[in-house]
Amino acid sequence: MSKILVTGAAGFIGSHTVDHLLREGHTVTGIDNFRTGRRENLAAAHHASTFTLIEADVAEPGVAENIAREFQPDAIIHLAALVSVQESLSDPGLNQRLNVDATFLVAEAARRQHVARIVFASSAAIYGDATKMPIRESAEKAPISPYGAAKLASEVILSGHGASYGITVRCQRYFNVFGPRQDPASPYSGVISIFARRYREGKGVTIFGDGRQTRDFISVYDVARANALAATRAGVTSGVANICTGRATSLLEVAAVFAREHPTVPAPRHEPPRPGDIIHSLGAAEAAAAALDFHASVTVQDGLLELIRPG
Ligand code: UD2
Repeated sequence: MSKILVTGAAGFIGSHTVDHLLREGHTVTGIDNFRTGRRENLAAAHHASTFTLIEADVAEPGVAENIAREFQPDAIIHLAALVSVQESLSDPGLNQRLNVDATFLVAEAARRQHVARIVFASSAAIYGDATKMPIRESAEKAPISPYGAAKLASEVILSGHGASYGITVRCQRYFNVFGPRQDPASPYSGVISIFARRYREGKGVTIFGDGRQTRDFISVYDVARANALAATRAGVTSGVANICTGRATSLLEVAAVFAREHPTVPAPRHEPPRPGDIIHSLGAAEAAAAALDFHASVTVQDGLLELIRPG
């Protein structure tokens, strides 16, 4: 069993990652400053005697290193971030601090405290408007937001530390993650979180465009498992991998599942496509399979049904 430090532990992906690690019997210290993380996300984790939560900001110099010195983790899973692409556009300085500077502090904490592994929450946003599907890890990196640029910069910083100081670095390029605890607060939140809330409230949803646009939607349960594999699997070496399913699902298919489960809710309204919207995004899943033996196992259909009928 391993000791794992998780930054952003109270977030959407962080809290599921913590839950998964604890279920597997690992000892976990979580850090969160609750800027966007939520205390209720850790309700289950708090029942475990092997879980410790520290309320702190990893973007503050010294914080990650002090906690790593105290806890001596085998791996750090660095998920703390500014997670909204829109917020990165309106406040690129904050994006720099939370999504680039904090990564350097985590890399330094690992170097100085001899942490063997770092797992990093990267994003398909580093590819920008890729046109050739499926997107392989070798595709051109052309981020089109400060968020995407910061994730790419972080990958570079971590790879440099990995190669220079013998730290195993796994960069996990998440595609469109969905599942319980995803915040539907803004119109730019993940579409499935928005649809889930609107249907639950009996309100119709808006589809931008004809609904034939596709995404590689991956369940947060699979993402949590991929993070645990990257942090704990024996023999893993440094590298980057898409964390995706390799399957494309259209918005019409997503809306159809909700509509079937909520027959009295009005049919979706269509509005013109959002400016800058991409039509298709699909990842190639082979690298994560080869490096981590990771294969997404939750279908979109099952993931949506679990979201709609919890328990
Ligand atoms: C991601 C980012 C977004 C932007 C975009 C760039 C997230 C959650 N969003 O968007 O901020 O950087 O990449 O390509 O990471 N949609 C609807 N109705 C709604 C909400 C969304 O039809 O109420 C559509 C939306 O126009 C898009 C699809 O659903 O075609 C998926 O939207 P998304 O924001 O969940 O994800 P994505 O990959 O477009």
